[in-house]
Amino acid sequence: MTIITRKDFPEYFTFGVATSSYQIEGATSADGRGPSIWDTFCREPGRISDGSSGDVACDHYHRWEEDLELISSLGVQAYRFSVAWPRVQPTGSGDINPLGLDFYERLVDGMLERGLDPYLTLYHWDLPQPLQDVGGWANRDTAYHFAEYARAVAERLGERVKSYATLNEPWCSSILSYQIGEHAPGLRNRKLALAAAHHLLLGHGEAVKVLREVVPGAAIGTVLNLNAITPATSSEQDAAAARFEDGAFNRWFLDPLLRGEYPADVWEAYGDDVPQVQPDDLETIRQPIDFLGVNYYSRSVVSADGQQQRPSDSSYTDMGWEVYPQGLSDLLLRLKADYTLPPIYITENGAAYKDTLEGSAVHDAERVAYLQTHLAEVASAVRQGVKVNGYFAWSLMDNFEWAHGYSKRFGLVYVDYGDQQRILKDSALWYRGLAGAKVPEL
Ligand code: NCW
Repeated sequence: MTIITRKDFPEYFTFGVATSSYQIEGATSADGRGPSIWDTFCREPGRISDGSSGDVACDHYHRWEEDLELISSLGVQAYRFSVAWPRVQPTGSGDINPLGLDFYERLVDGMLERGLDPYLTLYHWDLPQPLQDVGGWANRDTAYHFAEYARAVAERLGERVKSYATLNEPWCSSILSYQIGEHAPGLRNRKLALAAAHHLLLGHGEAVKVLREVVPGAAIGTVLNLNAITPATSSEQDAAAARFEDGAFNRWFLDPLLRGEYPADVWEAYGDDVPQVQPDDLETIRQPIDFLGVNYYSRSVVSADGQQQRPSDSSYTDMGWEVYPQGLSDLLLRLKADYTLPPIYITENGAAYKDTLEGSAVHDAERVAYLQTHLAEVASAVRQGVKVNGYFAWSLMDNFEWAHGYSKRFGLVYVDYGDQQRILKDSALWYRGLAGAKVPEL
């Protein structure tokens, strides 16, 4: 394994850690927060594998100062977090709840006091339930409500926030949520899913316009989950299947955002399920952005029979995701070849493993190897000319892993859910050694 150090990355490179609101905050009815689709979903029997919810999670809403101290202690320069829309606007439209904004203002000021750059995500999946009651993202109005919510956040937090991302992983909040049914609202309807995806993209574009007006000095962008996708064999049929999967998973979002068009091959295959696109929509969606956030975890090996292949010589994380670091540099180089790109941030990368607490230590050697090998690929892509400005480890700490509840641990920091103790895993100590190192003199 190549050993990487701080000097394998450019001086301007930012290292950070990432979380999201519903996964860590808890306090779901504090200070006027309204219900989100995840509150509802978690109460439906069978949706969450351990029957849990984000009601308490890491209790970050009350422990945010301790958590900022923890982040500081890792020596990182930045913290990526998300704002819960139902705290700021409990019904998703209309009245703003100042107490919700107060929380994020305290948090942002707390970061600045500690020398941490705030990287804010406006939507990491916790849609206000009243919007779902009228169709959620399948309803075009949600895109416009989202832009108004973005305005409220930006007007309060302003340019103290260095970076605003509109969406996290719109594939998840559309396809995984409205077609596959694994995430809230748990529907199984491709037409609705594609409408949701379109309205998420439109909401992104509308929010970018608002943010340009309200916080012109901030960096404004969005975050996609992109997979490395490879054919199972060298056959023509498998290559075509991989190309289609890339279209449905990656290009369906990349092409509208960066080229102002949906990929024609996939559009055609979707037949009557394609979304209704109004004349100016793609112009709105393709507005220039200052960065593209890439969340990378794994690859898909695709064959013409539609079965996901699991190469037997690979290793897998506790999510069942193949560990395939090379996919990250392949993906970055492919993005550079195929698109006119803004600067990239790796806004998430990390792994769930079955951690065990031994005394006050967690020896998570597999996670250290995962991070190390993926970071080596980032460094390699940078050397090959891809402009990557930073890397955020997912996640700061163990948290509510959506449909898996608390059964999957992604943290650099172990959370004992019994007493809410935070314990640095070996991976946190390793990351501190890299991210907290002084930038070498060049
Ligand atoms: S589930 C998911 N994740 C994890 C989550 O904790 C985080 O909030 C997300 O941003 C870790 O990072 C992201 N991503 C979904 C990836 C696609 C899974 C494909 C499933 C196919 C059925």
